[in-house]
Amino acid sequence: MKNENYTLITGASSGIGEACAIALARDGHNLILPARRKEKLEDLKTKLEKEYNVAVLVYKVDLGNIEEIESFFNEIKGQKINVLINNAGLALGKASFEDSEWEDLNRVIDINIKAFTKVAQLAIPHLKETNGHIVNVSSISGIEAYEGGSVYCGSKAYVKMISKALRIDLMGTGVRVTDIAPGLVDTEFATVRFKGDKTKADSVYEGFTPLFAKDIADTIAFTLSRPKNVNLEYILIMPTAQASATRIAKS
Ligand code: 8X3
Repeated sequence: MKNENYTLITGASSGIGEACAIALARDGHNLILPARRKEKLEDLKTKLEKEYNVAVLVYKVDLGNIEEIESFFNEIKGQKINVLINNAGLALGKASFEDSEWEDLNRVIDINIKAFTKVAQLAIPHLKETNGHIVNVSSISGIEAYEGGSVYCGSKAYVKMISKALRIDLMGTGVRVTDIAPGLVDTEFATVRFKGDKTKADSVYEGFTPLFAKDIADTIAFTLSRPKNVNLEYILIMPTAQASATRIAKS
């Protein structure tokens, strides 16, 4: 029988989300992709549908707007969702807490905490029907704070803790919950954090080999492919050259 289930990935227009879309389409997952940059999603849809013969549904959604998230879930309410990759997130700036712009802190809270929470809450009824799997993308910064990390680190600690709480709340439903916590991954993350300052962004990943988005996506694909009785609950995945949030062996 044709696979009727869909994997919902947030933040699939770039980075880890996009790499997950590719890796999971390769493994035969149909995809539902909501993001602000719909043109990027359209390109991905064309490529993945052709290459892997899966169905890819794309939606223009600003996750910073809770009403847009609600309308999006109304639109997809007839679909069977068996995987949620709750990945969308960002950091903005690296100033000290008191010197940070409120707009930056607020946007990080809107996406990393509020949108993350709303998406999880609206996806869970679908996942309970399909004995599905939630993969939350947190970070090394969810267990280690660093200078200039304040709200970003706090938001990732939130993802870590709510992942555990959801594991407990969902125990007995058959729904699995995984928290994937990456160290430094070479993506748009640093360019977004430093607001397009290429020199600052490039310096984050210089002098060592960081992780690549594909490394995280392959780990997520492996996690999803485990038998139903196996819940990989927390995976900290670091570049070999990075031993803590701030300790990196750079040449
Ligand atoms: C992304 C990497 O350096 O902010 O979470 O922990 S870092």
